Amino acid sequence: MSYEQIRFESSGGIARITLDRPDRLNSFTTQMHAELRDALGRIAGDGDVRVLLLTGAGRGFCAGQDLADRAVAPGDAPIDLGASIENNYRPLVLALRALALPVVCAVNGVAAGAGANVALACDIVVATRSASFLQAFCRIGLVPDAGGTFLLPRLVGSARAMGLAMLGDKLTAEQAEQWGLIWKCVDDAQFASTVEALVEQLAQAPTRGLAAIKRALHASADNSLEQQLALERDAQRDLGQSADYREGVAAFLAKRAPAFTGR
Ligand code: T3D
Repeated sequence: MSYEQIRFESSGGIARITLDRPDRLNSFTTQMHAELRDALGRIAGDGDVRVLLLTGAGRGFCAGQDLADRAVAPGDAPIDLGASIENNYRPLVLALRALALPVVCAVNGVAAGAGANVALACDIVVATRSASFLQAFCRIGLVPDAGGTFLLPRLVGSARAMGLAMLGDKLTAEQAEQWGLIWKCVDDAQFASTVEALVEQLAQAPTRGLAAIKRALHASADNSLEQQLALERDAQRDLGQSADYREGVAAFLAKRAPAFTGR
């Protein structure tokens, strides 16, 4: 499949997806969703990819659903938004979560509506200081989707989640960091180099171990302590047989830097 609304490249263990409709603040269309699904499928099937970087082109990250696709002429039947969620947003969030590698979201500007929640569904979110997060749904009579009602209370607690979702105020990147909504807010001048260093670091990391961390932390949202302890046991049993664990221990004992292969 060729891409028109995203850019996709992959080299040196790093896959990069850039949402690429800058004149519309990279808002989602059906075509962009199809392209994202295709690219994420390629990444999932490529054993050489060790980290995914998701970002946006231009001054924004993503303004959520393209509302130009949602105008309905008087008398026409409403669009089935449930079908849009089922066919597009739900698979997108689940695919990001299911990838057995770290997903970094570099929020290069405003992230609104489903754009904000897709960013929050990624594993490590770094935002440039001039970026902002906006649960725009309440402004048009909708509920936060793309996992927003799941993620927000877990990330910032129910009081802040409720305020963000019901008031639809813009949250600055700095505030998002202070509230624990994202990993880090970085000055605009250092944003590109910080993101690059981060994905380079993750591309050299023990990928299987990171994938297990991702699975375990996500599972903890619904598990008891007992279930998590069992999950940790099983993960360590599996990882204890990995080449990267062997290498990590050997490198530690030899007082040298490890050379992880992701296997
Ligand atoms: O429908 C379904 O399938 C259900 C799923 C829904 C998921 C959702 O995401 S619903 C929420 C949709 N998103 C929004 O409601 C956000 C709408 N956008 C905004 O509120 C603002 O654009 C921002 C706060 C994000 C940024 O404001 P600002 O002032 O920096 O930029 P702007 O001037 O508003 O936008 C720049 C251009 O992008 C502008 O076009 P123009 O005037 O230059 O021709 C604007 O119309 C366009 N744009 C921005 N967001 C969208 C959009 N065009 C279409 N859809 C958008 N979501």
